[in-house]
Amino acid sequence: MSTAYLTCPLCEATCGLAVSFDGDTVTSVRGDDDDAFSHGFICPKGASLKALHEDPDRLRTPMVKRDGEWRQATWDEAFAEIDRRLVPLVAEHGPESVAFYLGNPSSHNLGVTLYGRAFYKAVGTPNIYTAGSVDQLPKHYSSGYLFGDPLSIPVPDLDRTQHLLLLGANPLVSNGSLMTVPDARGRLKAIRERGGKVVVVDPRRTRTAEVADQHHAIRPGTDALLLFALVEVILREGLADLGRLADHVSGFDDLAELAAPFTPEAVAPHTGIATTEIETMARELAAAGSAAVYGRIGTTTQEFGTLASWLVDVLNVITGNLDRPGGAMFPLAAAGQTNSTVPVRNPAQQGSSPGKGWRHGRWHSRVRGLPEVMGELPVATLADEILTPGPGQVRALVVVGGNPCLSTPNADRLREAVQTLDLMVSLDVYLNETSEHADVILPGPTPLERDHYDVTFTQLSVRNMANWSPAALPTDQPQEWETMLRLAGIAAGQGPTADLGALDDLMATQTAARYGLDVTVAGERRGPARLLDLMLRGGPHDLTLAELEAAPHGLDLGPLTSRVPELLRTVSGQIELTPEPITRDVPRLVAALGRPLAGPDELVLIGRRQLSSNNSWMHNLAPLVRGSNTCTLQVHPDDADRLGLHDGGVAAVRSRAGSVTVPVEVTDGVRPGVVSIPHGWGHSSPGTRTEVASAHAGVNSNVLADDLFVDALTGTAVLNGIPVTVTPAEEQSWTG
Ligand SMILES: Nc1nc2c(c(=O)[nH]1)N[C@H]1C(S)=C(S)[C@@H](COP(=O)(O)OP(=O)(O)OC[C@H]3O[C@@H](n4cnc5c(=O)[nH]c(N)nc54)[C@H](O)[C@@H]3O)O[C@H]1N2
Ligand SMILES: Nc1nc2c(c(=O)[nH]1)N[C@H]1C(S)=C(S)[C@@H](COP(=O)(O)OP(=O)(O)OC[C@H]3O[C@@H](n4cnc5c(=O)[nH]c(N)nc54)[C@H](O)[C@@H]3O)O[C@H]1N2
Ligand code: SF4
Ligand SMILES: [Mo]
Repeated sequence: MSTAYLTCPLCEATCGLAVSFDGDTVTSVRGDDDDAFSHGFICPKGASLKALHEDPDRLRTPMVKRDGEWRQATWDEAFAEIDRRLVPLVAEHGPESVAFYLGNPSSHNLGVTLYGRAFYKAVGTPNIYTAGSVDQLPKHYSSGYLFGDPLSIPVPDLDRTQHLLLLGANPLVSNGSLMTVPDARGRLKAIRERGGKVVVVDPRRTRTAEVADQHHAIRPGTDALLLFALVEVILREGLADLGRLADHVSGFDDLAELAAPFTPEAVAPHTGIATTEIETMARELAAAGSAAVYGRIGTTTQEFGTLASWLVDVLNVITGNLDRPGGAMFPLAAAGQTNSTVPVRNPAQQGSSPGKGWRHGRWHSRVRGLPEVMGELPVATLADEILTPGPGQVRALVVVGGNPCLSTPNADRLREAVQTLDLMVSLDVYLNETSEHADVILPGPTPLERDHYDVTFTQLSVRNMANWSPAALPTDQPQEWETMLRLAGIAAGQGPTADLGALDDLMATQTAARYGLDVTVAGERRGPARLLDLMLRGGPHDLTLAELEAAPHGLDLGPLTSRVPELLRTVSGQIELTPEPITRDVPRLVAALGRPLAGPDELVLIGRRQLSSNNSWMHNLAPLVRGSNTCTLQVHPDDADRLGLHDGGVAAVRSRAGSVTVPVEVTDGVRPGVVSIPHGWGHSSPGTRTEVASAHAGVNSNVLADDLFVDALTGTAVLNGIPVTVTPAEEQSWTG
C-alpha cells in the first residue's frame, strides 16, 4: 500500500490529489487535505483518474492505418511510417504544407509544453492552430497591447477582493479558467462572508449565478456594450480613480470620447439589462473598497470578444483596482513566466525585454487573410487551408492532444476536410472523432505515469504556488517529451532514430543559456525534470526542483504582489489603455448599437459546461456519464410554448453552418431568446473506439457554430451567440 501526491492535470484548478495504490493498482483517488493550495478540494473529473488509467479503450500502443484498417504497431514502426511520409511531403510542398493543431490537454502536459516546440520549430510552418482560437485568444491580444506581453493576464485576487464582477464565466462548474483556483465555490462564498459582493453577468442562471448576490441575464454577445456603458458611467460621474497607477497609464484621456456613444440608455435595449441596473453596477464597482472584473469564455468566444476582454481590464484600471490587493493582479510564477524580470544573475533571463512591445499580424492565413496572433492562426479557417488548392495548401495535419472535429466551428466541414489530407498524425490517448481520421496515432502515458508541474497555469494562479508531482507509476510507453524529440528528429532530417539524449542535452543547454545558468547545475537530471530545475533556478522565487521534491503537498509562495511597472513590456513602458489595434474595432461596436433589436422570435445559441465533463474527451469514463450530464437543448418556457416544444421532446436546431436534432429541456434557467447546448458531445461515429462515449453520444454543437462568424480582431470563433432556428422534430437522429 502506498500513496502518491500529485497535481491534477485535467483542468486549470491544479488540485492536489492523494492517490492510493495497492501495488500498481489504484485503490482510491481523494483530494489531498494537506495540499498547500487546494486543501482537499476535488471534483468528479479528478476522482475519475482511476477510471481513465484503467479504461480498456485507452490506447497503449501506437496505431497505424493501412488500406483503411487500423492495426497496432510498435513505436519503431510508427515513427518509421511518419518519417517515410512526412519528410518527402515537406521536401516537395514546403513546411507550410504541414499544419499543427494543439489541443487543450497539450497545455496541461509538462512534457508536451516543454518539448513540443522542438518539433513545431523543426517543421517551421506558419500553420499553427490551437484551441486558443476557440477559447482565450482575445484575452491574449488585449493583454499584449495593454501590458506588452500577451501572457500578462491579470487574475482576480479572489481571496482578498470585496467585489467581484464576473462575466461569461461559471467557475463553480468549470473550476475557473485564466484564474487558477481550486475550490471556486468556497472562495466565492468567502467573499460574501467577509461582507463583499459577487455579481454575475450570464444569459443562464448558472450555479455561480445561484450563489451570487446579483445575476444579470444578459443577451449573448453584448458584453462589450455593457462594459463600455460601465466605463461611460464611471467617467461621466467622475468616479474614475487610477490610484497608484496614475503615473503608469497612457491613453486615459481618449477613453471618454470612445465611451461616449455607449450610454446606459443606448445599450440597455441591446443587452437586456435596464439602465438603472447598469448605473448601479458601475457605481458599486467604483465604490467598492477593492474590486475585480473578470470575464471568461462567454466574453471571449463572442462577436466582440477582444473588445470585451479589453474593457474588462479598462474597468480594472480606471477603478484603480488593477495590480492592487483585492483587485485584478499579476501572478509571479516560479518557472517559465516570460514577464518576470527579477534581480537575478543575468538579464538574459528576461523573456521579452522591456519596451519591446507586442504585435500581432506578423503573417496572415493564406485563404481568408486572418492575422496571426501569438504565433497561431485561427482554427476557424483550418478547413479552408486544407480544402483550397494552390501553393501553401495544407496537406498534412499533426494534432497534439486535440479533438478539433468536435471542438471547433463548422465541425462537419473540418471533418470532411481532414479526410482529404495526404497525412494526418494524432498524438492522442483515444481513437476518437478526430484521431479516427489519422494515419498514425501516438498515445501517451496517463497522468499517473508522468511527471507533472503546471508551468502554464501557475502563471494564472490566484496565489503564487509551486508543486512538483513525480510519476506515481512506471510505464513501458515512451513519455510524450521523448515522442516529441523523436518527431523533432524526423522533422530535422535525422530520421526516426535520432539520438534522444543529444537532443535533450541541446534543449537543456538552450534553456540554461536563457537563464544565464550552466547546464551542469541540474546534475544528473534529464528530460522535463532537468528543464524545470533550470527554469526554477532561473525563476523569480529562486527555487530548485530538490526543494519542491521535499514538499510533496506543494509550496505556497504567498499572495499575489503588485508588479506594475516592473512587469510592463509596452514600448512606452506604460499601460497603454487605448491602443489603436484594439480601438480600431470600436466603430464596429458603435454600428452594433444601430442594429435593429432582436425580435421576439429570434434565437441565439450558447454553450454550457457540465461538472462531469471535460470538453470532448472524458465521456468514455463510466463514472462521468452518469446523472444529469446530458446533452440537451435548454429552452425557456416562453420560447418552448411559442415554438411548440415540450420537455423531453426533440428539436431540430439549424444555423448557417449545419443542423442537429437534440432532446429538449424546458427551463427558465436560460433567458428568453437563448437556447443552450453543451459542447464536446457527438460521439456517434462508427469509426471510433470509445464504447462508453458512443453509448452516450449526444450531438456536436459545433456543427452549428459558424466558421465565418469570428471576433474581428483575433479570428476567434463565435461559440456563444450563434443565430439559430429551432423547430419541433419527429425523432432524434444522433447526427453531427
Ligand atoms: N461550442 C463550443 N465549443 C468549444 C468550447 C465551448 O465553450 N463551446 N470550448 C472550447 C475550449 S475552451 C477548448 S479549450 C476546446 C478544447 O478543444 P480540444 O483541445 O480540441 O478538445 P479536447 O476535448 O480538450 O480534446 C482533447 C484531446 O486530447 C486527448 N488527450 C487527453 N489526454 C491526453 C494526453 O495526456 N496526451 C495526449 N496526447 N492526448 C490527450 C483526448 O483524447 C482528446 O482527443 O474546445 C472548444 N470548443
Ligand atoms: N467541468 C468542466 N470544467 C471545465 C471544462 C469542461 O469542459 N468541463 N473546460 C475547461 C476549459 S477548456 C475552459 S476554457 C474553462 C472555461 O471556463 P468558464 O468560462 O468558466 O466556463 P463556462 O462554464 O463555459 O462559462 C461560460 C459562461 O458564459 C456564459 N455565456 C455564454 N454566452 C455569453 C455571453 O454572451 N455573455 C456572457 N456574459 N456570458 C455568456 C455561459 O452561459 C456560461 O455560463 O472551463 C474549464 N473547465
Ligand atoms: S477541479 Fe480540475 S484540477 Fe481539481 S480535481 Fe477537478 S479536474 Fe482536477
Ligand atoms: Mo478552454
